[in-house]
Amino acid sequence: MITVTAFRWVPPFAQGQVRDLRVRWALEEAGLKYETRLLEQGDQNTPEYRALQPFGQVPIIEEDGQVLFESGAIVLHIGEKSEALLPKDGPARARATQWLIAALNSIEPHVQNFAILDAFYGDQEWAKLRRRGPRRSPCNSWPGWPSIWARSPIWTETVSPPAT
Ligand SMILES: N[C@@H](CCC(=O)N[C@@H](CS)C(=O)NCC(=O)O)C(=O)O
Repeated sequence: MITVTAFRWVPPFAQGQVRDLRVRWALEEAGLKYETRLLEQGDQNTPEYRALQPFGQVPIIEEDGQVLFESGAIVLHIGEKSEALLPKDGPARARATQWLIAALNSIEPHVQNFAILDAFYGDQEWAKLRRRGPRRSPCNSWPGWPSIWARSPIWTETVSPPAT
């Protein structure tokens, strides 16, 4: 049986956003049974948990004595068990992996930036100024993000896009 860790409680702004969701979602899509191990606040920093997840974060999965952390790695691992998620054939498999990496590497950092600005610093002037120029980073701009945003109801419900 697969066990996934999650927090028993998170503040309202984080509800539905915690990264165990993507693992549970993949497990549901794959039709795999799993159990949830709910952590109390602070449990993530115990030596026992840190030995499993060195950064003190959720999620991890445990299965037959094997432990995995990092939601992307976990979702890939689940994909190996379900062709609905990760096709066996070369090009389709490469495309699925491409989108997984894009979600983690090209999209999530930007969305997280906005979420942090809004959730923690929304009333501060510097945050309002920062929000106006979010497209530039040291390596790239992201000209495609408004259209991607518009097509993604989950994001538009949770983090409002910046003014263009
Ligand atoms: N890159 C990690 C990030 C995991 C992560 O940031 N988890 C957050 C919840 S979404 C966490 O456990 N935070 C608790 C803490 O940092 O104390 C992954 O994708 O698994």
